[in-house]
Amino acid sequence: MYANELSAEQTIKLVLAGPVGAGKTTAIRSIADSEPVSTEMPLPDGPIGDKTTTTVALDFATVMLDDGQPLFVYGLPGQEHFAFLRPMMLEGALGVILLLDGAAADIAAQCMHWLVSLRETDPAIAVVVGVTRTDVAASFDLGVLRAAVRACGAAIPIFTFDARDGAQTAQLVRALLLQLD
Ligand SMILES: Nc1nc2c(ncn2[C@@H]2O[C@H](COP(=O)(O)OP(=O)(O)O)[C@@H](O)[C@H]2O)c(=O)[nH]1
Ligand SMILES: [Mg+2]
Repeated sequence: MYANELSAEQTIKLVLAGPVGAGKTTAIRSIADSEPVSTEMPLPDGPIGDKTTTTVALDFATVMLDDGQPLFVYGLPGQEHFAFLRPMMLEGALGVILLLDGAAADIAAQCMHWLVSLRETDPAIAVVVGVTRTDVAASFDLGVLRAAVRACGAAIPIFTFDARDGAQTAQLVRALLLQLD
């Protein structure tokens, strides 16, 4: 399916946010109907593990959930020097999935930074947190992350998932759609 076959009224716009390496591009690819629009460039300082590229502007894909709900899904660029793009990309979005790398030592600080930044842009937007890479993160501590979310004064659900798995990613999207009701 192509974006121009969907009408704007019936299509929900969702955004994936989060730092570089959290899994935004991977998550979009795992649920996309067709080849996502993606602007990848080689990492400036060479590969980090199996990650050789990074998104310099945005990811975009159309997604059709099992129940027939069409979605436009955008991935925000993670780098802070592209922060100016975020308000533009959040325009008209109903919800955000904040992706965080479960293996990152400073995951709680990253979470608070992104929640504050999202709130500044759109105080009312629905948010769920999705934590990736917990399979390779011996140190991941859900309690610490919960405390960080609570410190932001937010009742935001937190899920762990594997962004490479389309079923798990779709489940997270459904969790966000439930927040909209
Ligand atoms: N082991 C593991 N790897 C993951 C998981 N989710 C994502 N990844 C990998 O983490 C990296 C994330 O990169 P990418 O999607 O480019 O992140 P982005 O910068 O947020 O777009 C990719 O190499 C994915 O294959 C997970 O749950 N477990
Ligand atoms: Mg990316």
